[in-house]
Amino acid sequence: MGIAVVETPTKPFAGQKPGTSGLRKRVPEFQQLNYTENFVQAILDAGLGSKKKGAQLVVGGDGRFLSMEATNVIIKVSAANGLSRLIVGQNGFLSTPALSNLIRKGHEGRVVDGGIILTASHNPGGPKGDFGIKFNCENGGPAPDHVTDSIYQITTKIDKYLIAKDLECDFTQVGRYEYDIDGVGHFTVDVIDSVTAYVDLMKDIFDFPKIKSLLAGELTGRKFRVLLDSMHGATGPYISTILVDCLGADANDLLRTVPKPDFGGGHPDPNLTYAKTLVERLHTGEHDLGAAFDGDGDRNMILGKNGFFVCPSDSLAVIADNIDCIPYFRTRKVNGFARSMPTAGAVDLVAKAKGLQVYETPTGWKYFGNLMDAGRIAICGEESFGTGSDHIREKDGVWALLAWLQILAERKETVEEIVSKHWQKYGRNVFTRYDYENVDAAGANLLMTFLEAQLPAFVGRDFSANGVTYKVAVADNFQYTDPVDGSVATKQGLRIVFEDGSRLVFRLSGTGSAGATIRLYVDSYIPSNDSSRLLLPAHELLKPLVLIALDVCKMEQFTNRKAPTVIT
Ligand code: VG1
Ligand code: CO
Repeated sequence: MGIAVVETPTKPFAGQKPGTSGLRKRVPEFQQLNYTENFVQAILDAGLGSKKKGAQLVVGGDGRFLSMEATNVIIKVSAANGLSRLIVGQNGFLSTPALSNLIRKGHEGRVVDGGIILTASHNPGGPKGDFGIKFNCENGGPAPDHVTDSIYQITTKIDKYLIAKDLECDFTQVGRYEYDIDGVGHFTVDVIDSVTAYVDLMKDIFDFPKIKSLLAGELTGRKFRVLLDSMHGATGPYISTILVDCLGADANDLLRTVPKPDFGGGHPDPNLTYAKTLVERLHTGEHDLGAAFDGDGDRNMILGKNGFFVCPSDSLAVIADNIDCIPYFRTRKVNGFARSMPTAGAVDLVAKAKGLQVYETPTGWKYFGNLMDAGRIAICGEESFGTGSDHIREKDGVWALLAWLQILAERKETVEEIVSKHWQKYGRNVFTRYDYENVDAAGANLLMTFLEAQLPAFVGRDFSANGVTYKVAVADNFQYTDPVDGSVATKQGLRIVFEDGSRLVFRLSGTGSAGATIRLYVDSYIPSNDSSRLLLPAHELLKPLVLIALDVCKMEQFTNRKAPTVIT
């Protein structure tokens, strides 16, 4: 006798609509009876379609509160739906980049059909924090819009789900677990070590012995010290294994490496506000490089000695410019780079100099997938501390750190020297982002509607602040046509582009779980021969543009906020 499949009646829940990167809601919302089951059933039906029977998926997440319960639900619902196998990270734990790699690698010679990631990424966790579920496709990347749209459609009509209620799987222990499901067939859960495959991948991409020599001081005659903050998120075990065991770094220079269900009460977002302690510690000058990572391990912030901040738009451009330092790319043809629209255009200048293509996509990693699959881009990134390459189909925080270390090992210069030389060569794309988190949703929507209505009238108009005047060249709502499959994404952010190339961009976040978050992005180009301004602080250089931006959108009026929550 096998395990029975129970067909359970259910009702749709409103709002199970995946955003920029999966479905993210407060934990209590996920804890409602049938809420997770409904969404998992919809993922299996829409995400796998006719491939569902016999399919294999990878399952894991950043270990946040509710991960264990959700992993259990996924196992039971998958078994009942006729999947043949789940590959589950031990304790339901896998960083987002590690999971993407496991999908792409295949499992015991068989294709893996996708994965389910349990994370709300940079959003806080714990019983009152956020939880999230995301579906990735066979290429290892986040599901494209047409898939998430059909997942959502199913959640609006669902009236039953299938579950093997009595199936028990102890996924805290590595091993193979096999079951017979009544009327369905054989079902296997392979619980795997969460770290090994990812570490092997990094060893293939980078020259570990060379990075090890850099850290040990064999390349420059002086030890190179890193200070790394995993923010109690998913990178801890990966960073400890790679940096300490493989590369010989001092374990005391690794902070908050133990993943915690509530991230130790912190906000696992690696930016200047939430990783402030790291920035402060770097100011003592004892370390040569600092890095922080987000909850699920796909974001990174890079800092140099004394807290020198590397703007993510610059980090992307520097890695692209030094692509030949990374062994992985030496044996591959590189055709181009990509960045999300709000990301400053530093990488465009590198592409131009190298005679390569560059693509401008909407916000969200899913839009890079087709370009990578088609071999059009090798490296891509977002201003939101996301950098990655075609080694997987997610952004990758640990990869970005290793890319920097490899470049530092080759060039034997400081982080600050590398970035300043980059500006001297290409000019500087100065960038800042203001986030107004958790504002009243009605006010935020009004702000966007009010601003969009005025855009046509802005074209050709002058705007001034602090004695500087900018003339508007283009004002629109960004739209993207995927050059590979022709799909169109509309309403991807309001842009005001001035004649000198400076830009203001306004977007509503698609990763929040309550209220609304308004993002304001500002960037401007300083040519390399403008030496009096090239090295000035970003906030000084962008002050007039920020004042213009806050004025045109009537930020304070619509949000009641005098200041943003986070400034990057
Ligand atoms: C934010 C960032 C976006 C990123 C997304 C997911 O989206 O702006 O660049 O891809 O988070 O990152 P939004 O819609 O809130 O602006 V993560 O680290 O949550 O997977
Ligand atoms: Co993330």
